Amino acid sequence: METAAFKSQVQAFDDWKDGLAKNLESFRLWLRRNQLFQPETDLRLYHMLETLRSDYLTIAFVGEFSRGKTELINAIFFSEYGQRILPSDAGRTTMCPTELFFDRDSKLSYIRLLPIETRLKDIALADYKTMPGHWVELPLITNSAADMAQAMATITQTKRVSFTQAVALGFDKETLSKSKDPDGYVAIPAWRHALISFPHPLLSRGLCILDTPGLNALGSEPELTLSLLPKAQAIVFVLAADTGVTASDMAIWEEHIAQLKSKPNLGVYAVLNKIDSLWDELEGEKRAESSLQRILELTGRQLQLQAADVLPVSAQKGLLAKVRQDQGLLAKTRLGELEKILSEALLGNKQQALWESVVRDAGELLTDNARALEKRRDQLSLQRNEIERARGISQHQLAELLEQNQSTLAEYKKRILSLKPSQRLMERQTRIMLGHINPGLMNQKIEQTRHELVGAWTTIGMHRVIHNFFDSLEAVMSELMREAELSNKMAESIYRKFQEEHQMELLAPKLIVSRRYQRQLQLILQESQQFNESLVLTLSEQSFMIRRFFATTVSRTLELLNTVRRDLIHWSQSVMSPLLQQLHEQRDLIDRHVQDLGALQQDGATAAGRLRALNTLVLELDQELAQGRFLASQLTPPVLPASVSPSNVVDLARLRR
Ligand SMILES: Nc1nc2c(ncn2[C@@H]2O[C@H](COP(=O)(O)OP(=O)(O)OP(=O)(O)O)[C@@H](O)[C@H]2O)c(=O)[nH]1
Ligand SMILES: [Mg+2]
Repeated sequence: METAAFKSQVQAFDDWKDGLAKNLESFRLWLRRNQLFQPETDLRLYHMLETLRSDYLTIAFVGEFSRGKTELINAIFFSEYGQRILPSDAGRTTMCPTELFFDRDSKLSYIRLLPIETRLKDIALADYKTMPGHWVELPLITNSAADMAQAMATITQTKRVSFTQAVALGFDKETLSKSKDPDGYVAIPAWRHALISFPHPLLSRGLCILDTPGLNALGSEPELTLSLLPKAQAIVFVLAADTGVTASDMAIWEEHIAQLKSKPNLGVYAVLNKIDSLWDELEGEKRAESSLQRILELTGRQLQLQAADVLPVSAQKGLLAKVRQDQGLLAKTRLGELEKILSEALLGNKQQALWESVVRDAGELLTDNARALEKRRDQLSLQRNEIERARGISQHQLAELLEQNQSTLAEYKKRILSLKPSQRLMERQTRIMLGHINPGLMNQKIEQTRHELVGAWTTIGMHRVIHNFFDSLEAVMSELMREAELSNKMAESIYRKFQEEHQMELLAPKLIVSRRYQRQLQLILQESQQFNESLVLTLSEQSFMIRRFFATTVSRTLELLNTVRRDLIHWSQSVMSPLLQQLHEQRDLIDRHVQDLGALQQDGATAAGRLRALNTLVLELDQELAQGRFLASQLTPPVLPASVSPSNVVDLARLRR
């Protein structure tokens, strides 16, 4: 029995993406065919295609120890193997965050494990992912379920280290003390993070599943909270029906998930697992159902979630029912309903996100270029009419017409030249903006902060150092915002002035949306701040955690600044291009027209041939414009049904043409 809901949704999504990629490719060809090709536009389209190709649909499972996260993953995704693929039988706890996906670049099946000792370095997980040498790689043989399960078991390996070593690695002193053996040794997870790639039908179509360990591991892995979870499209917070929301469930919820509830394009769900523990043969189904309803309502209230976002399930019985193909039992476990809701949320959120990051942009690009083409068509038909009329006029009149056009041509050439100083001005302004976020300056700030952190004697001192660092980042960002505003004003005034001086209708220049960057930085800092403050409550080994948390924040900030840098360079290369493109195009058209009129003056007979050619050209352009309109019509936003909040479901059928 298979995971029908996920299968159909993930497939539909992959098809949607394929269709979109094909559209973007056609758009690229369309641009080339119509001589609208521009290196920066092409680069933008290339980035969009890359985003589509390399993007994952991510669903994360989070919660306290032993709530059944791993069992739920086995039941939803891997039941066709007929056995547990990830270790989730009694006594097998997940030891480190585990990502299951298919690595389209390497196309190989593997398990990559990051040794726990890497925690001693201030390097963020995101950065380790780009350094294969630090990982231990095991091949994964996928044709036998038993072999696979055995290989997966390596993720749960532990190692014996001294108590002091364990503390140095960031494990909680109190928890460790409980398990210390007489020699002062303790068992800790051998791995910090696991990446598992294999060509499972859902994974190879772009699904990524994130399994996480219980509380203590969450607390000591800032990366998980600050970077992995926010990147998901659906987060499943797993609870057990027999215990409800306990104090430690609540602690995890508040520290790691509650703040993500309002994040756009991310669905947060609570799952009440183990409902089979409420099935009581003696009490009857009615009683079980009403006590389940009570727990569901209570859970919703405690977590401040809508009733529809709290879902009951029995993962264990669900897995069993699927393996035994027992439809009756499967219906009772309510696994199907959960799968439907999760898969729809996952997809809806991803489509919405891709729409915002890729499709809308492509649509704008297409519209702008179609307008340029329209202008070309209009200009050509004007010229055609002029030649048509010129056939009947005297040599003298023709000479005058030619002269007129020659002087217009000269005027256009002058206009193009007159833009040079403005171009230089914009280049200088871009250099000023880039100067504010120059990598050398940033690294200096970071190094200085690291240095101060090591020198700080108290937790309060460390917090102050980090606070200062955040303040200086915000100051840099406001400075950048100010310069960006100025750059926008400059661009607008260049366009406006040009338009007034030459009475040309122009496309508006693209502006820098600097507020978006500021919001993103604020979000990073806010999340870090929240997390940083939560550390005071939960951990004894402050300085270690604060340094690692700092590394994570730095890595996220640098990633953001890299994007800003790339966008600014891109902006400076393209801000003047609609104007220049239009001028060049006009110049070339008039140039050709001057030649036509010249030829007509020499030999009246050429006019008929040229007129035919112009007619064909105008007709061809009409066809190209229709094709452009068709391509634009394919780049439509996802349509959200009115009944659900934007962060939840998207109507797929509307998206596939
Ligand atoms: N009765 C019952 N037991 C379940 C259910 N789901 C999981 N379990 C059991 O609960 C225990 C813990 O399950 P796991 O899937 O390992 O839980 P986990 O949340 O991944 O736990 P950690 O990895 O330790 O954080 C195992 O013994 C499972 O068999 C369920 O629906 N009903
Ligand atoms: Mg687990």
